[in-house]
Amino acid sequence: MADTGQPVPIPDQLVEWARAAETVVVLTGAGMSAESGIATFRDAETGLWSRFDPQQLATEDAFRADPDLVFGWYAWRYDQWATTRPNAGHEALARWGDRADVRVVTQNIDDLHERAGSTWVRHLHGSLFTWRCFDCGRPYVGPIPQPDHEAGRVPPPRCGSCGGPIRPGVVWFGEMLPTDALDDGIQACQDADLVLVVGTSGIVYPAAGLPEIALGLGTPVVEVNPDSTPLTYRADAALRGTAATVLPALVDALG
Ligand code: BV8
Ligand code: ZN
Repeated sequence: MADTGQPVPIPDQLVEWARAAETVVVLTGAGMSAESGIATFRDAETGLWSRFDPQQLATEDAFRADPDLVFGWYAWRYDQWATTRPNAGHEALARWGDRADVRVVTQNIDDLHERAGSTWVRHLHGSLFTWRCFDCGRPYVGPIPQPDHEAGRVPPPRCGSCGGPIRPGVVWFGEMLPTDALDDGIQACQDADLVLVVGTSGIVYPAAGLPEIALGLGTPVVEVNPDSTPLTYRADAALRGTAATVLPALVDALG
């Protein structure tokens, strides 16, 4: 998204809500990391992955059927993520966390919120920085082999104790979410004085159900997204802009 450099107008009502909020919950999706160079699920992936649908790849069945393909996808994403940096949106949320209880509940498997300095972060869909044995579940801490060409097949490393293939510590479709992360995310939405929903198409459940908790309690819910989503018409405000332009403008407006 080209940075127009124009100041982004932040509605006065949102500035009031944000100034008064002691507990702020920020629900983030792939759009939060887009301006760090990580493609979102909805944008066509670059290279080989453009012909695959993530919903077909991010499953146990896909891994069983073709472990080299699925592992190669995650090894490529791991390699891509290692060279990315937090963007101004991640940094704005970390700054806001210096003056309020800002709780980040993300669907993303990168660690850009943590690297920007956010200290309260929960990963609803796991992360790319934990790997384990697909068969016995033993944590794997060895090297992650890289595709020898852009996004190709990579045979997964083998488990040291049972010889099973290593898988990423992410939540695949059809898998349960980590209960502590989900419970903390639900509790945060119940405690929140303000909820921001940033960079998510709001399609995948139960993550997409979290804003409903705040809406049900009458807590202000504000969407930050250049496009509209199923949440847009339900939210109390929808800011049509990107994470790296809107969030810094909002935090600057807090004074
Ligand atoms: C579960 C980790 C209980 C892996 C992900 C049938 C059988 C089984 C389950 C289901 C079923 N039917 C429905 C379900 C439930 C299913 C689901 O919701 N399916 C959907 C497709 C309908 N959910 C599950 O399976 C979950 N588990 O329910 O367990 C269970 C168990 C057994 C049986 C039944 C139920 C687990 C879901 C987790 C899947 N793992 N990720 C990996 O990353 O590879 S999901 C993955 O996709 C992401 O984590 C995220 O959640 C989702 C992508 O969504 P977004 O993050 O929103 O990204 P997207 O690209 O879509 O949108 C980007 C947005 O950003 C856009 O709006 C765009 O406009 C905006 N944007 C772009 N640029 C910017 C921007 N915004 C701001 N700034 C910018 N610069
Ligand atoms: Zn094992």
